[in-house]
Amino acid sequence: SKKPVRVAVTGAAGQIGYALLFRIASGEMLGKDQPVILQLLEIPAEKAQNALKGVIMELEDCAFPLLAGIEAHSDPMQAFKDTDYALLVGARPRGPGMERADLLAANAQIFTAQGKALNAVASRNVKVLVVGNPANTNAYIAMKSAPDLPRENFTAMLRLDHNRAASQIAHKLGVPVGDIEKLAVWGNHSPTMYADYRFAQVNGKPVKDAINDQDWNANVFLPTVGKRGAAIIEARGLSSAASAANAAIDHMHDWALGTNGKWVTMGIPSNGDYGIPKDVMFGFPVTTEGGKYSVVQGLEIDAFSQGRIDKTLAELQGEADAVKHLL
Ligand code: NAX
Repeated sequence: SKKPVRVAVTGAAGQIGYALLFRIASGEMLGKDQPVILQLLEIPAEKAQNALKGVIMELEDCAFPLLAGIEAHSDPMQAFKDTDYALLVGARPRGPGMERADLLAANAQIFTAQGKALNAVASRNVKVLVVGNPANTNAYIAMKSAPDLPRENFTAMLRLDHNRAASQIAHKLGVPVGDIEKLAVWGNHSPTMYADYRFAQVNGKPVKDAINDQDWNANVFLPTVGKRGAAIIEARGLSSAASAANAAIDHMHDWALGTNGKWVTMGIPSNGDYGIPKDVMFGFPVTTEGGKYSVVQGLEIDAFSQGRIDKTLAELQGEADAVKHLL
């Protein structure tokens, strides 16, 4: 049988953590033949560490055959030791009266420290996914704080936006969501992201011919996907957790095990594709194979799409500017 791999998860006692850890331990992320050791990180506060103990008791009580070990930590230098995968879920939420700049600064502190810890102790091949918001900028900060690790190992989660978009399109067309292919989400994980179905196919036929309604695209579809997180908070009284955990599983699963030519969306440091400046942590359509992702090339960007891409890029550059002095 396979040698266990190490999976670090931060914010492990939070609501996404609770929807995520059990699925990692049951093999849904890395395969039903891949044993895992969970290295869980929470803040040192007693309440968080106690909650983490409770989650660990439940993980033990599942008797998962693939769960080869569980560790609880309050120091990233220990939690990230030799880790092969790191899911950075914990982040500083926006408190009452907190300005956007304060939020960016508080998170910059967390993700500089975690980037440095990954740089110092993680596996040299570690695959990092940042979920904690602002996810793209946090991933950018972690990457910049880890100069000895390959930059392409740092990614941000756009998969929830991708899955939300696929589901809205399937709903509109009255088809199963699995029939929708070749969808792309460009940019920031925020309401400015651009979910783009111009190349999408439903059972091999163009989605845009089946929908053919630019008013629906601009005024229904894009706002619905962009504000989906807010709609869930409004309905549930809590932010998306199970769907966010599911997207994290999808992202890591596909990165590690390949998509067989299928397009998925990942937030990745730009190589300059589609005019996005190098290193901007941007959502792109990718395919993956052998543990590596490649950006889908040669897509035509029309005027409407360029406008949306420019807007989400400007937002990301503004976030990067706001934390530049902290890096
Ligand atoms: P919770 O507040 O339930 O849990 C967060 C946990 O992280 C807490 O237990 C907290 O103690 C811990 N934490 C905070 N700072 C930490 C640090 N420096 N090291 C380790 N642990 C730390 O939030 P939850 O609902 O689980 O959401 C977690 C993050 O995901 C939030 O930032 C949220 O905004 C973000 N999201 C990102 C999404 C995406 O698509 N990229 C979608 C869902 C979600 O909103």
